[in-house]
Amino acid sequence: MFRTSVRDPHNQAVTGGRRAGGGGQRMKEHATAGMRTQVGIVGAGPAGLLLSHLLALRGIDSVVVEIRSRAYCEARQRAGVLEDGTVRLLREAGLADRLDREGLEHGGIHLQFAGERHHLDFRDLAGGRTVTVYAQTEVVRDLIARRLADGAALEFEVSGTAVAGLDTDTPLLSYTAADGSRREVTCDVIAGCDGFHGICRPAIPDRLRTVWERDYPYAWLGILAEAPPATDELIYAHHPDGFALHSMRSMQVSKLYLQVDPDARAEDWPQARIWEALQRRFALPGWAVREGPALDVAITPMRSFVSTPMRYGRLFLAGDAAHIVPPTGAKGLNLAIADVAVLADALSGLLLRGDHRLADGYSDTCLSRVWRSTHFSWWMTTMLHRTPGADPMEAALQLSQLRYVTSSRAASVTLAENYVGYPPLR
Ligand code: RFL
Ligand code: PHB
Repeated sequence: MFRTSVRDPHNQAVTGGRRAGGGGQRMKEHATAGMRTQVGIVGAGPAGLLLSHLLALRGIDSVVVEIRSRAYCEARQRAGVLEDGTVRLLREAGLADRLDREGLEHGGIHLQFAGERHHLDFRDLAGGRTVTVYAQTEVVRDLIARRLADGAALEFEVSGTAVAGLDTDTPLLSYTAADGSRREVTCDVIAGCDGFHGICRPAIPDRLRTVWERDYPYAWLGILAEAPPATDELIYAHHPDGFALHSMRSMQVSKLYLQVDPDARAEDWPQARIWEALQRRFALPGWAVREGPALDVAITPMRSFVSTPMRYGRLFLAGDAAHIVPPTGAKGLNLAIADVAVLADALSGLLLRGDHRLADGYSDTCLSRVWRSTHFSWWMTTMLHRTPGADPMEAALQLSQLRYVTSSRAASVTLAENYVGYPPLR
């Protein structure tokens, strides 16, 4: 029998969420409709959608609620690199048909600094393991299509999401559906997969939470461009003007990033300025970035954030709801997927066999990977970015570290095994 270890005498409903398009706001709220499910999932990002699929494979039913529209979720531009363990997990879960056809397998990356470009060969350095370039937006599209084809309870454009009774055996998920009706779902467990700005993490009493947070003094400007990539594998470039990254989405579409000021606005960066900065930061004799029309330009802040524990009573947090990493290590999406792989097993034990051991270990199991990725992402970020206001010694130390990483096998192995995923996902 499952027992909660934490009690909150003031266990109050936590409300949040925005009215998201649709007609919800204008419609009169109907009478509350009561429903039952095993797992109530808040958020239809990669974590919530994959969890609902992994649970369905184990015969566990769930309801997923999402404040945004399906079109919005499918268009949101975010991460692009899948670790080898993530690819294997998606394959084993029957979700990799398109990924296997369209994903670009990469056996390494290039590191550029001081006018030199160095290749790190992951196949050699990380025991044959590789990464795959396949955009998060495609992973989300595949997951939504599969969940809907399988008849999942997946509701978009909800508002007023609330969770309550987290320290009881029957927590409650409530929300207003897109048609304006208020719903209450009695659950065995609630999974908070609602990202950094969601309502689930704040539902854990402050006195029980510890938060580690670091904001970096720079942001990333990302440009998705209709231009064939000028490189076979990703280039991470350290430059006196700031960091730059050349990634891709296909053989026709490039994704490039520039370090910009934390308060930069997209209006400050017309396309001509973006391309000029990219050409300068990636400059090598006889080589140039291929330019093309922008399909999307967005600025992302850089933050490291960890909130512990990842479980409170019958609420389990997964993905960005519990932790954020700066994107330099390409870890955010992979961590979210690793969390729900652990959570699906933990909930199978709990709900199918009454075995609470994996659920009790959920937070610690996830946090050991979370901290490894948090460190790796911080290390890549601080090695590669220009720190505004830093003394000249800082840049000299960064260059020394970059030379070491590209000349010592031990140091290259460290980067490679973290980049492809450490520890390897079971
Ligand atoms: P997500 O993808 O944020 O999904 C959470 C979902 O929850 C919904 N939601 C709610 N639904 C119902 N009720 C509420 N009250 C709700 N509140 C929120 C949201 O609408 C959303 O659909 O979290 P998840 O599933 O944990 O996945 C994590 C990844 O998305 C994230 O780690 C990465 O995308 C991080 N990240 C990047 N990672 C990389 O590895 N490389 C990148 O280049 C990269 N770029 C990015 C990023 C994250 C960004 N964010 C969060 C602003 C760029 C951006 C802009
Ligand atoms: C991307 O393709 O969007 C991408 C790749 C590597 C990163 C971050 C983002 O480290």
